[in-house]
Amino acid sequence: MANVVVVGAQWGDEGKGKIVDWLSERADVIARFQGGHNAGHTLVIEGEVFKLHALPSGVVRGGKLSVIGNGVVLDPWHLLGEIETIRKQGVEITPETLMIAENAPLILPYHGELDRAREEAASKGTKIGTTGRGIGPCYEDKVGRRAIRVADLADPATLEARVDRALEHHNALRKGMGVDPIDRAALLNSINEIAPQILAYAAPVWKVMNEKRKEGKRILFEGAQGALLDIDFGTYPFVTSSNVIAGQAATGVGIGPGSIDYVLGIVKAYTTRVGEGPFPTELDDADGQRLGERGHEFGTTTGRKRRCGWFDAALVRQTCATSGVKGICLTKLDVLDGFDTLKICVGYELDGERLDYLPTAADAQARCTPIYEEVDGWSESTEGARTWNELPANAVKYVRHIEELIDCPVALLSTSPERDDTILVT
Ligand code: 2SA
Ligand code: MG
Repeated sequence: MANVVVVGAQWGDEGKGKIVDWLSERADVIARFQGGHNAGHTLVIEGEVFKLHALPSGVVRGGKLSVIGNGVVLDPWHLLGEIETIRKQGVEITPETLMIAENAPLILPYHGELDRAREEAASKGTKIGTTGRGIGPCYEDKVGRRAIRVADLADPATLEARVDRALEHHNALRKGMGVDPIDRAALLNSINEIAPQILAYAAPVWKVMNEKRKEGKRILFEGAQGALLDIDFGTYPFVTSSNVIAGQAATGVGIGPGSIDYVLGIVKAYTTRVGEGPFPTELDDADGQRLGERGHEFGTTTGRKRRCGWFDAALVRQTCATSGVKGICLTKLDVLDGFDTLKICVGYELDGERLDYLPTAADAQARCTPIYEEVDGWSESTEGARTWNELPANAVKYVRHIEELIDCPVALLSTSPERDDTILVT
């Protein structure tokens, strides 16, 4: 299999990090194509835990090229800090192994300040529950044509002009919010201080990617967050500010859509969500508590407790469609070990009618009640299983039933955070 896109098919935290790491062994290039350091990918390699936010998961494997594409928003200070942390864990990162797109927009301190100020001022109903990393405001500047991009760091006159354009907008906003204007000189100073370190990794990523493709190198596109957080197809406005779905992999690095051979959707055996917004199968009871505890459901980036609920097959069928998922990797099945019965949402009831997808309108979403199927659980442990035969019969049934309901085959089954605890389903 040549070029693979890995996307989260729920609300993120499906366990993409481990699978990307597993697949990266077979890849030559690993590219991030959207999002920023709001992502949190945890890798466990021989007992050592790596927590990555901005860096592609491929960096921890030697001899690969890791790419931060133009679709990503980049906080340069965060990135340099993360590089330092990972280096201290014994990983080598050089301009030969890490490339940053020259046309990637930069997250600057005022983006984070604005993100957090808005969230603080918001009330229930308008609060998004963002990671506070400045992701949304930076994407706003990108489409508003006032972003400062990596390439702008190379020329002082361009940088100053770009900063002035951005400050015009942001100072007006800040004035309205009663916040002091941005200190132009201090901002330019701090940008100039790190510019050479960032520029060392800057490259025309689109060109490199197309060359690699022609050479027959295998490219792994590493998605962050999940398809239900997609700016267009997610539970808007409770979404992140980028396109998360697989089509973005092409746009986010500058390669044609025909270069994508396979889309792998990562799907948790139940559902979690961090942040505000609709969640039809959310559990407020002991079962929800149990999923959270057994699944260690806390955000990698912010440490926030994740909301937990039953598997929603209707939603996953929908995200498999919008991303063109060809096969899924089902993760964290072991968290369901020991439940007598399990529930699976197969559709919704809205005003007396049955729907097989989540409607777009917020009021309709709020009025949807999940329609559940109940299936038998299993008492045996599935943790660490490495072959299909090691799974209890009811666990196999659960997996096969999910396949049917989401209309997509299960290609991989992950049974623990360790990379080798992965079953290739044939
Ligand atoms: P933002 O910061 O503007 O992208 O937030 C907007 C919404 O997107 C959600 N979001 C996430 N959901 C799950 N995981 C994410 N990454 C971290 C992780 C999260 C963490 O992998 O654990 O540590 O808290 C992520 N990033 C953004 C966010 O909750 C908002 O609903
Ligand atoms: Mg995560």
